[in-house]
Amino acid sequence: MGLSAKEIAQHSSRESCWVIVRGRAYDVTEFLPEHPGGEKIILKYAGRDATAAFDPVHPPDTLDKYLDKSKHLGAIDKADLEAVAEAEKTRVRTPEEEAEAREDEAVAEARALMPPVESCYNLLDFEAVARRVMKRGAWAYYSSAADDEISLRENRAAFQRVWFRPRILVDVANIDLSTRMLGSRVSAPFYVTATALGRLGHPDGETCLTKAASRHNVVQMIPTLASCSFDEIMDAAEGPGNPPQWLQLYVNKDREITRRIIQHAEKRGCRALFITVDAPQLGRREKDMRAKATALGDGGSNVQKTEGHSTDVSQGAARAISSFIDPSLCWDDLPWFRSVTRLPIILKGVQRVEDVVRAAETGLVDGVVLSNHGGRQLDFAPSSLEVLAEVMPVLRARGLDRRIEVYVDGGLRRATDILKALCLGAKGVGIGRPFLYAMSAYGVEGVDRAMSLLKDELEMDMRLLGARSIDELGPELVDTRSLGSHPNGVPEDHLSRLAYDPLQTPAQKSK
Ligand code: 173
Repeated sequence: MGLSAKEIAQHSSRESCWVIVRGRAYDVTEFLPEHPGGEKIILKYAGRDATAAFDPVHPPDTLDKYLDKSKHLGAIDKADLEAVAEAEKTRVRTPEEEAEAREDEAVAEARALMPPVESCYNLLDFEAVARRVMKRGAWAYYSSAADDEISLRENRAAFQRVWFRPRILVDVANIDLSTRMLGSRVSAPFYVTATALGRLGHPDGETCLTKAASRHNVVQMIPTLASCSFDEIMDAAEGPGNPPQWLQLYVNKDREITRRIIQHAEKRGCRALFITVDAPQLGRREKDMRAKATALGDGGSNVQKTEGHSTDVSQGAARAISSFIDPSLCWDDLPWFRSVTRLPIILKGVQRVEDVVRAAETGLVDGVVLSNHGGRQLDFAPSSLEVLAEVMPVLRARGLDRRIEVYVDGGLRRATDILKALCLGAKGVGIGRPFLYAMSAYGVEGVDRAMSLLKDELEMDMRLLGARSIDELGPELVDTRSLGSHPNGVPEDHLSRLAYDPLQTPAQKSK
């Protein structure tokens, strides 16, 4: 005999809070104050089924990992589970739930009118479709960026300040897109970079990215904060390609947890460790915060206590779940990482020449990713392209370019963007949001098509540029004279344009 729904329904308060997740009951009363996302969201589901809210933001092994076994109350009686579902249908819904149901309907309607995947001709097309068909909160989380989103826009603008110097009359009958990254042969010079919370966009989450990447023999970087578990993602790889997978790491304050994550990934065959170094605290993404505050219906005033820190759950999906990240991480920690793994170590989120040089000179790291985290961390952090153009000559002059591999991410949407970065010395480029949008709208097939489109563009552009293989790309093929001078100004400051009154000149006296 399993537990009855009636029994569970009796535990619907802060004093005794039970919830159902995937047909099993859990006593989360004592866990309430520890929940990184705050207690309010759990209390909303106290005494009932929380699966629909739980699934998109938690890997399936979360409860096993973080909730003491004594709080696992067991399976619900099968007939009762059906009764729970039935009761859910007839329960009087709160205004918030009504709004959610209306949104679900609107999403279903938009999806019914969604153009077929074949009508997407480039990566930005997926973005336009995703914006129309994603749930508002999910779109806000994926698309948001820091403060005034100047770095977000600069990431695109920087590519527009670099022009090609194409070579003609080269025999370009055969083009080879393949290259090596961190010792592995891959089919193309781009990889799927790590992004959190894949199930916000698609029920299958990050495994959609894994499947498409393995079809294309493209590398996937697996995020610490995926909504699928690490093993689910590793296991989703299919097909003959067997491309490398890398691990992106947010360093936990508890280094034992961090060590376990790294060593498990190494054992499972991950081939590199990317340590995120640009996020000691998550940036202010106001679009995400506004969407979350509205969804909670509390206008953003709900402050929770978490491990002695206050976590304002209205602060958006990302901030709510990032309290475990160690802000004390520093250069002195690098030897420890080197001691716990044999994997190549890459620092992800390096933003200035001096730090690239320092990383190379430690002799402890194998690479860097120049990145401003998709414009989501420090606003006015420079575009990776601008840092790349500045750093490569310095590395070459000091003979350090052979010690580390340099990667970039942020704002790449076209093969021409990829080629500009490779000409300037990048070994490869990370692409994040565009694949998330392709996944959110069309699942695996969307990501598959996005990758095919990029490869087609790459082949054509290399031909037109006069480069037959990746190693024929070099600085002589680009004109970067405008890159550092921002002649097109900084990208527009939207908020101030809306908030500031237009300037006035002195008015004439009225008659
Ligand atoms: O950019 C992000 O949103 C991100 O990296 C993150 C970090 C912690 C929790 C969730 C997302």
